[in-house]
Amino acid sequence: MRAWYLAAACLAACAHLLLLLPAAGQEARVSYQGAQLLRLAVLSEEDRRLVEALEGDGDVQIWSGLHQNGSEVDALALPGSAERVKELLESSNVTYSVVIEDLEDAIRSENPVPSEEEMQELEGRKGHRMTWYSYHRMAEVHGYLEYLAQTYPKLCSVQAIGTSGQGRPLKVLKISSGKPNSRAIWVDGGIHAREWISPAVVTYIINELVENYESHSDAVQAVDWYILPIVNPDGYEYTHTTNRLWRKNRRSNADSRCMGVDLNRNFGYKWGGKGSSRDPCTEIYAGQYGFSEPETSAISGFLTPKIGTVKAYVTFHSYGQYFLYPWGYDRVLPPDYKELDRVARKATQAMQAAGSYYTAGSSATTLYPASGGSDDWAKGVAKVKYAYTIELRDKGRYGFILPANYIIPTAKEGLAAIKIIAQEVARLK
Ligand code: 0X9
Ligand code: ZN
Repeated sequence: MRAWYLAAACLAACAHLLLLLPAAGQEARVSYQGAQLLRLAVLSEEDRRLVEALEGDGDVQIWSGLHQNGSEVDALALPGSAERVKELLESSNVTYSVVIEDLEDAIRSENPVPSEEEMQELEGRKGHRMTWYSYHRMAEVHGYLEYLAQTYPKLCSVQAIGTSGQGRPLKVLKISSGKPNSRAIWVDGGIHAREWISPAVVTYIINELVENYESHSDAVQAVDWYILPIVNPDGYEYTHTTNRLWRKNRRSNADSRCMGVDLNRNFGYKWGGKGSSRDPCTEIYAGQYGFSEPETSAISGFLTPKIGTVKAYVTFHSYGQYFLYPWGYDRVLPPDYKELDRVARKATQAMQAAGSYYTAGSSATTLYPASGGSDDWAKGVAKVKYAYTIELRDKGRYGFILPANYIIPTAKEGLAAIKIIAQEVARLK
C-alpha cells in the first residue's frame, strides 16, 4: 500500500520533470541563457584578429560584419563566455554595446505559439493552420501548400521535387494560370535554417498571389511561379526543436565530429572558391563536391530541364536588408549587370515605399565574396536573367531572432519586390 502510494505521488510530482528531459534518441535543446549579442567596433587588423581568435576558441559566434567593409561586427558571446569576452574587449580597447542582453529571453519572446484550441478553431474556419502572426513548423507550411492545391486545383499544384537528407519532402507550389509556354519565376526560402523570416515571407507571398488573386492578377497571369518555401526542412525543424541558431542542413559528414553542409555554398558554379570552407566544422562548409547534398541537387534537377523558361530566381535570406545580384563568388560583374542593377533599384524603391530601406548591389562587393551560392548557379549555369538574393529584415536589432510581429511588415516588402520582378519578366523580349 505504502509503496503504491509513493509511486503514485512520485508520478504526479515528477511528471513535469520528465517533460523537460529529452525522449530517448532525442537531443536536449540548446540553451542560450546568458548569451549576449554584442556590437563591436572593429577598427584595426589587430581588433579583427582578436575577434577571429574568440570565434576560433568558441567564445563568440559571428552574426555579421567581420568579412564586410565597415567596422561594425555583430558577435554573439556564447553562454558562459560573455563576461570574459567583454573583459577581454575592454582590456584590448575594442568598444562595444550590448544589443541583446540575454538571447534565451529573446528566443522565448520571438514566437508566441498559439494554443492548440486557437489552431483548431483556425483550421475549422479556414481549412489550414497557417497564419503570419507566428512562425510555423514545416508540417503546417506543407499542409498549407496542400490546402491551396486542393482548394484551387485550376491554379495551384504541389510537387515534391526531392527529399532532404533525413527524408522530408521538398515541396514546391506551382501557381499557373494555365497559359501555354509561359515564362517562369522561381522563389525559395529557408535555405539557411535559422533565418525564420524567410519561409514566413515566402508563404505570405504565396497567400497573396493565390488567396488575394484579384490584387495581383497581372503577376499571376504573366508568369508561372515555382515556389519552394523551405529548401532545408531538416535544418528548419532542428532550429524549432533543438538549436535555434543552426544554419546548415543536418546530414552527417565524413568527419563525424561536425554535422551539416552550408547549402548556399554547395551549388555547382565556382564551387569551393572564396568565402567557403572545406572544414565541416565551420558554418560555411561547402560539402564534398558541388551538389553533394540532396536539397541542392533537387533544385538543380528540377530547374535544369526548364532552362530558357525560368527568367527570375529569387532566394530569400536574412538579415541586413540587402538586395543582391551576382556575382557572389568574387568582386566581378556579369555582362548584363546594368539591367540587374536597374531592376534591383526599382525593386528596392518599391520596398522602401512598402516600409524599409534595402541596399542594392552585387553580392561580393556589397556583402562579401561567397562561392557556391544558389543565385550564382542560377545566373551562371541555369541562364536565369534576373537572379537575386534578398536579405530581409532587420539591420541587427534582433538579427536572426526577429519577433513574429515583424512578419507582416517584412513580408509586404518582399511582396513589393517580387511584383516588380514579375513585371520586368513580363516585359522581357
Ligand atoms: O552568405 C550567404 O550565404 C548569404 N548571407 S547569409 O547571411 N543569409 O548567410 C549571402 C549570399 C549571397 N550570394 C552569394 N554570395 N552567392
Ligand atoms: Zn542566409
